[in-house]
Amino acid sequence: MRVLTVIPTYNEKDNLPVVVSRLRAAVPDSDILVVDDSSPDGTGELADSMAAEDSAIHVLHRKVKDGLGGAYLAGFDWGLTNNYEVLVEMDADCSHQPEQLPLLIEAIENGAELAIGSRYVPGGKTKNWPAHRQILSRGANLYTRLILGTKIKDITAGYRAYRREALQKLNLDGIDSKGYVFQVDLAWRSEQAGLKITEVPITFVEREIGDSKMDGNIILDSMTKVTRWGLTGRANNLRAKFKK
Ligand SMILES: Nc1nc2c(ncn2[C@@H]2O[C@H](COP(=O)(O)OP(=O)(O)OP(=O)(O)O)[C@@H](O)[C@H]2O)c(=O)[nH]1
Ligand SMILES: [Mg+2]
Repeated sequence: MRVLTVIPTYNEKDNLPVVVSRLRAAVPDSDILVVDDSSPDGTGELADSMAAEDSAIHVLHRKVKDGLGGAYLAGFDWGLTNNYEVLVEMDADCSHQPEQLPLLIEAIENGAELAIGSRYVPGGKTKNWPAHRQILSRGANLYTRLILGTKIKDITAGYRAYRREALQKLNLDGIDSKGYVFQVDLAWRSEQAGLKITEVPITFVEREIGDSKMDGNIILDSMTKVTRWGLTGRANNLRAKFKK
């Protein structure tokens, strides 16, 4: 299968060479697309020089920092246009260990349309994550599961593989989730579309280099959107019941 791993970057110049060389070693068959939002630290130029040395590496430059979701949508668009069969999401900070990518690809080969690298199924773990991040992540997952009624255990996870046909079913043009809530949005759409979703246990490792881009606004934006989707979903269910 033709695999493309999409890596969104914003100020990741010290991480990018590490994650890319680990990925090239772990899954030599995967091409790589770096989607950089004009990082002030020069990550985009670094990616260009890496692409010049290795034909498996490609780079998309976006003019302004416009969120993780927007970066992935641009990357998926490029990957679908270029006929890749599997599209992978991976952070640049090595939190998603490239050595575990074969587990996701195997799940796709075994019939999954979406494979999620999950911290919250048996065998899934986090490493070096401070208590406040664990609580935040667990809390966000619990809240989202209760509000949406989803079966997915790690719905905020960002280490994933999508089969191309799955992405084509999801109406990507209609997505306006630009920030981190994009992950919840896509998983929720996948579940509602009846896609076969498999959660694969992974070990998520806290970033060692560079700064997190997570902040309070991102969390608020996520909670607002999730609440709205949950309420809209429930209202639609009720309406359908009364119609019967
Ligand atoms: N292109 C692009 N990439 C982004 C943007 N925001 C975040 N990223 C990248 O998305 C990935 C995840 O961001 P992180 O800051 O690691 O977020 P996180 O993993 O939730 O937070 P930490 O646990 O603190 O690392 C990284 O590769 C970032 O460089 C953005 O606006 N544009
Ligand atoms: Mg990170």
